[in-house]
Amino acid sequence: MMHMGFRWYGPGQDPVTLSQIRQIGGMEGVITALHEIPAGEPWPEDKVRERKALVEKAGLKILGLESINVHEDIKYGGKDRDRLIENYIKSLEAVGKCGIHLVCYNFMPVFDWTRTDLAMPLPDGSKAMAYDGKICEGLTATQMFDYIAKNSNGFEMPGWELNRRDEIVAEIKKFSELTPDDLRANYKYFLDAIMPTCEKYQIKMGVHPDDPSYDLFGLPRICKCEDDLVKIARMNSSPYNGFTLCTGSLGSNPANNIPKIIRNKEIGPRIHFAHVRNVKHTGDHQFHESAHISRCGSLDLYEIMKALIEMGFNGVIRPDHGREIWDEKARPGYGLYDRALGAEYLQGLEEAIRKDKGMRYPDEINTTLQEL
Ligand code: DNO
Repeated sequence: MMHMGFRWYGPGQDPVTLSQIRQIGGMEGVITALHEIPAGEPWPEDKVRERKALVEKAGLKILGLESINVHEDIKYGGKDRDRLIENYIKSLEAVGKCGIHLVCYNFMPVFDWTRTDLAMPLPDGSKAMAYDGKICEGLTATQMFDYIAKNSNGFEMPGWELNRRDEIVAEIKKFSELTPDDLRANYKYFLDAIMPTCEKYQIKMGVHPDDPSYDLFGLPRICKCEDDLVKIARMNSSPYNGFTLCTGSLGSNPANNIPKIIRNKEIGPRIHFAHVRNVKHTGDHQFHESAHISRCGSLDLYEIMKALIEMGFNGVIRPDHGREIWDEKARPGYGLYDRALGAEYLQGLEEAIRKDKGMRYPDEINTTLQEL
């Protein structure tokens, strides 16, 4: 059985509370992070323990961490990378000692996900995040910052923080000199260095795909499609080297057949974490996020869940970006309501698919966590 979780940013960082999350049917735990610790600095074990105690006091578990961010110098292969990798390993040791066995991260240079609208009104009165390549694909990074400053309604996308504008523009310039193969070599160097620690503490690493799944701002991006994922799987043979299957990110490119990616024998067994959501394609390099339900978007979530189940996925799953509904004010994509609806829908699909196949589907939750 999959283990349903909910992303929670942490105390003081998330308007959604642990007690609200606890009340969502079937919810086993949260996926959280020490967002206050900058990339490159080691996570202290006592802080991880403190977060764990807080979550457990609310009757939930920490199912995974999202993210322990990889410092840009590691991605770039800069002169400080060995020290930064040492710090990453210290973080892994700290979380391993606290009994946490799943870490999500990404290897996207400079920024995380990119959208051109954080609150696009949909016909039903909800608002969703949207992307339109026509708006940003011809822009320089500086122009993109100007666009964000005018259009983000005060919210920020990770990596596009307005107060880091000069630094980020310089980073983009630096990274655009790297080829995808250079970036892959730096990635392999990182994986080879951390995998012994992941094995020692049984920490499954799930790399998050690039979002959206195409090239942007002249940067090398190496986690966009099935071939990229296979290359990553081959970089280090440890079973702890794996993926966060993010359907919305991979699904931003209609050329990505997600059930086929899941069924790829080099990828499927390495899926350690699933972010499952829907997107609606509205044109070339143009989409908006939608309700999770298959018919609300362009992805067939039934086929995706079926492929996961047939590949034996028993890991942590979470609903992903929700729309802004019922006048909720929250972090873009991370409100309570629409994600809660998504969690219920995904569990409905799982129950139906499993029962249809005569597979075991426990009536009680919190009984199978030892499988993790
Ligand atoms: C978007 C998230 C990503 C993800 C990181 C992992 O909402 O799925 O920000 O957490 O890419 O490092």
